[in-house]
Amino acid sequence: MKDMFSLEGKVAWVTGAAYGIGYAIAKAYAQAGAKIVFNCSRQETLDRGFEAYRADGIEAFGKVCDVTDEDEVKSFYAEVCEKVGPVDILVNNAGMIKRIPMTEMEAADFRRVIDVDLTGPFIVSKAVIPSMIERGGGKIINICSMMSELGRETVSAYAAAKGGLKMLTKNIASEYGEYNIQCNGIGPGYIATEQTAPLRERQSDGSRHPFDSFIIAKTPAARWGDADDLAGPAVFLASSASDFVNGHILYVDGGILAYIGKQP
Ligand code: NAP
Ligand code: GCO
Repeated sequence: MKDMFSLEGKVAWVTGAAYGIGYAIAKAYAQAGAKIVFNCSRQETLDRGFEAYRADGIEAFGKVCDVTDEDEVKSFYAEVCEKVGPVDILVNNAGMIKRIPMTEMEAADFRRVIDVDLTGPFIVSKAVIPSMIERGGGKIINICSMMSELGRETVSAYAAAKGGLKMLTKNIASEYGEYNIQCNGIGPGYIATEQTAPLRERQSDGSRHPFDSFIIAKTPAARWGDADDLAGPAVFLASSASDFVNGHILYVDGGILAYIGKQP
């Protein structure tokens, strides 16, 4: 049973894995035996990532590479193939959010979110799929969201992108399943990372942010998720334990999507 979840000898590329969810997934993969590859769009984030990997005793290969730039992604992947080896596991984790009411949002901001959160996973997946086919298979895991299913105020671009990413996941599974490629999504609930820090900021009187209380009431587990809550599901979807799971979105949300919400 242990072998079924082992990633020994595998190469795993987790985009944007310097901290937060990406880092927690990459750390779990390293603990399961995989070699880690990561990228970020800025040098300071990359340096921060290397520091974290060093502190945890993990050897990782990383470079600055913007997932929206197809040429950069192609040359990064060529270097990965040469220096580490072709990728067996790809996690499309890099993402961004802009919280702006839709009628006040510039089209350029909308486009940028779609570019990073949806076109990025397309570009990176497109870069690795041919080598996966050549090697007889691979695993692609797209980091989706509650917003792959639900809407809310201010996140129109993010919801459109993450809804699109859910369908890109199903399409990759449909188009490349016959090559032994499994493409699945993880839909994290509300996870305490820097991306969600503004939603958890304490009020000036020390009380909880109203959104923070709202999320706790909306989550049957009655807490925010921790990035490490994603580790087990991510290892499952990267390992041979999930070889016949394809085109699925695994929501790791403490029960949010099952729940109508607490009665006021
Ligand atoms: P985050 O704070 O959103 O970190 C995102 C990472 O992506 C950073 O390392 C960032 O580094 C990198 N990144 C952003 N744009 C990039 C680009 N164009 N090219 C390459 N790298 C880029 O962290 P997070 O909260 O851990 O989120 C990770 C993923 O999970 C995202 O896709 C997010 O949407 C999703 N998610 C988060 C939650 C949550 O509650 N936190 C819930 C559901 C889904 P640079 O700034 O250097 O580029
Ligand atoms: C927001 C949040 C969310 C989460 C996450 C939920 O403003 O509503 O940032 O979108 O980050 O994606 O799954």
